[in-house]
Amino acid sequence: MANDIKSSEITPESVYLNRRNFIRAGLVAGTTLATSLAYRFFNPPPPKEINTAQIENLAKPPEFKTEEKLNSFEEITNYNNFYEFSTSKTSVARASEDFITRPWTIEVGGLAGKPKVFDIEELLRFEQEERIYRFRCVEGWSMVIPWVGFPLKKILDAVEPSGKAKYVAFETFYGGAKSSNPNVKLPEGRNGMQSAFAAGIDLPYVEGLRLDEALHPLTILATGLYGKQMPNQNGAPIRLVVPWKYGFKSIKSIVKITLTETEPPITWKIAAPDEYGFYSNVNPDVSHPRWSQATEQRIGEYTRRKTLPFNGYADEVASLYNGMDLKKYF
Ligand SMILES: Nc1nc2c(c(=O)[nH]1)N[C@H]1C(S)=C(S)[C@@H](COP(=O)(O)O)O[C@H]1N2
Ligand SMILES: [Mo]
Repeated sequence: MANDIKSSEITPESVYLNRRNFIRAGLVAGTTLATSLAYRFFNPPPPKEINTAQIENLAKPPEFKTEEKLNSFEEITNYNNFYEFSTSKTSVARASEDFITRPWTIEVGGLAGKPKVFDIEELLRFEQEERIYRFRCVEGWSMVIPWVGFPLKKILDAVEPSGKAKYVAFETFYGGAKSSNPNVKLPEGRNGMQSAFAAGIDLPYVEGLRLDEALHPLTILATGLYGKQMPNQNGAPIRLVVPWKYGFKSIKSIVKITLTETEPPITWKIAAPDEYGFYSNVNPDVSHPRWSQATEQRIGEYTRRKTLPFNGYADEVASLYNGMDLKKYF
């Protein structure tokens, strides 16, 4: 029998698999909606391969790097918080696939002598450096991520903050250009993001730092990771990274930076002021009202590890908070 089969009839594996999927899809189509939803849940479409360009001028050797084992590119790009796209960490990659990040500008102003609109292409021409940082989410998980970027100080210095400026406010993209400044150029519409109602938080997402925190050498604007331009799900084309604070301070896909005199509103404090504070420095001694912050789950490890004060960056940043009661200013 087998010898009688002509080679042209032998089904290559790829065709076989497609045919099986086709049959399976047909079966699903014939059943109830609930079954088809269950099918999609257990067989989610695989995320597309991420094909971002190499960062070109990755010149400087890393000034700050931990020697801990890096999380993989796969882990970093498939377990994300980015509520504008999905509240499910494993769904953000696919939900943000079609996010358009050109043209893109960051409008930097407020209490500044020389306010300026920076184009992303100009920011990508800045000298970029690698920063291997621990990253600790307030939910109790952590990773080690090789970011690429440059100190935030570089663009703050360029706009010349006035003596009155005490804080820096940040805003994420949420629907086209809203500025009267003709140099602001952004993609149209909501660009794949969901409604604030679906996200469950006020949008646009906003964050803030004290000016001295913003000028600290550990604080960077990240343009990529693993030597590649920033994947959409991690906050393309440019996001903040503040490694000694809980992850929600590291706001993604930034379009606006404003120097202010008073403490700016921040998304998670607006949502739940008893649970999330403006400072949000990583602190094993101050529990979240609903869970302890003493330990964390490093993604890829099997046992929890101890959380370090200021996420292990106390030598660099603890002095910023001298004389402050960190239980009060949480
Ligand atoms: N605009 C925006 N920025 C955001 C978030 C968000 O939902 N929207 N989530 C924050 C939270 S809670 C975390 S932990 C980090 C996650 O960054 P990552 O997905 O690159 O690990 O992004 C932060 N920045
Ligand atoms: Mo987070």
